Amino acid sequence: MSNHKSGFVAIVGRPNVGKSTLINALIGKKIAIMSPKPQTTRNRIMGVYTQPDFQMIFVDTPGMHKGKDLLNKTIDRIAVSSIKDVDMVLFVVDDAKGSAEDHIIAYFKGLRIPVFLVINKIDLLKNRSAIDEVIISYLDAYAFEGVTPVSAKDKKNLNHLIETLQPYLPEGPLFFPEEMKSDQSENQLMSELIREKILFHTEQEVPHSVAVVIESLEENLELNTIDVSALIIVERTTQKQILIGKAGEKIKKIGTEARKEINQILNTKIHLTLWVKVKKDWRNRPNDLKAFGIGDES
Ligand SMILES: Nc1nc2c(ncn2[C@@H]2O[C@H](COP(=O)(O)OP(=O)(O)OP(=O)(O)O)[C@@H](O)[C@H]2O)c(=O)[nH]1
Ligand SMILES: [Mg+2]
Repeated sequence: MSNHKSGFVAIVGRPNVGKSTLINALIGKKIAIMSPKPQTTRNRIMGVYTQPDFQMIFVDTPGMHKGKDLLNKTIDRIAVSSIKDVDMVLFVVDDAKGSAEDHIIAYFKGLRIPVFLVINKIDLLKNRSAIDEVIISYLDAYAFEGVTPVSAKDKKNLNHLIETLQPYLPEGPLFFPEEMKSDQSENQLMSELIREKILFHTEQEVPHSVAVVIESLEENLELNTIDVSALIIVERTTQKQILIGKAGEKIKKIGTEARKEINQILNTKIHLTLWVKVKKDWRNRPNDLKAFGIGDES
């Protein structure tokens, strides 16, 4: 295929600015979990956008911040390393520049690839001049290749964003089969969707202390379902109690919501069983992080 273009586009920014919402909106499918809580995304997730003459591979990354424990250091490193092997970067913001952005912008210095500023959540801004104010606050910070205001939630201006990026794609092959939307396995997506429901139903430290792994998948020929068993790991007994809730109410709710969404997204019929286990200080143990699927290749 001559003149076919393809390339990788990293989506980076502070936690909670809407990077995962943006990748899902661009791809047109939920491939990355989203939540109002910061530090939702923990791994690099690729979303594939294929058109007849080009393929853009968006790379969702964890929000960049300076966390103290090994989990946070690891996810920050994942985000930082993701801008090294891509063709361009989208720097997503949702507000006027603050000091939290400085250490992220510092990573752009020395990059030889274009960095685009994406102002997300414009549905929350009153008018054009409010958008301009946000844009202006960033202009001195870096020589951005372009600026695009969008609303990932309302899918506003996303075509314009794609059109802005398209000329910067190098010639290249189809890296993923046309029908493929993400590099995530079904198991990864299932455990992430379970974690998403936990993020919605817990507060404070609990959401950050949780990891989810799929333990087993078994086809149930009699009922024509797939029996999925998932393990939720927390750090303390009190967190386990919170997660289970009075008479098991909370865990039941989480399970029901996760099952419904998994069935809808994967077009399957699963039966989901959740187990909760305490593993003290797992966020600081390299082997646990690895076992729970958090990490990068570097
Ligand atoms: N109003 C509005 N809210 C948005 C928009 N995009 C995302 N959000 C909300 O912002 C919150 C964070 O969204 P995420 O997509 O999880 O943010 P993220 O940048 O991936 O966060 P981390 O993974 O923690 O770094 C969620 O509550 C989203 O619903 C938008 O365009 N408009
Ligand atoms: Mg995210």
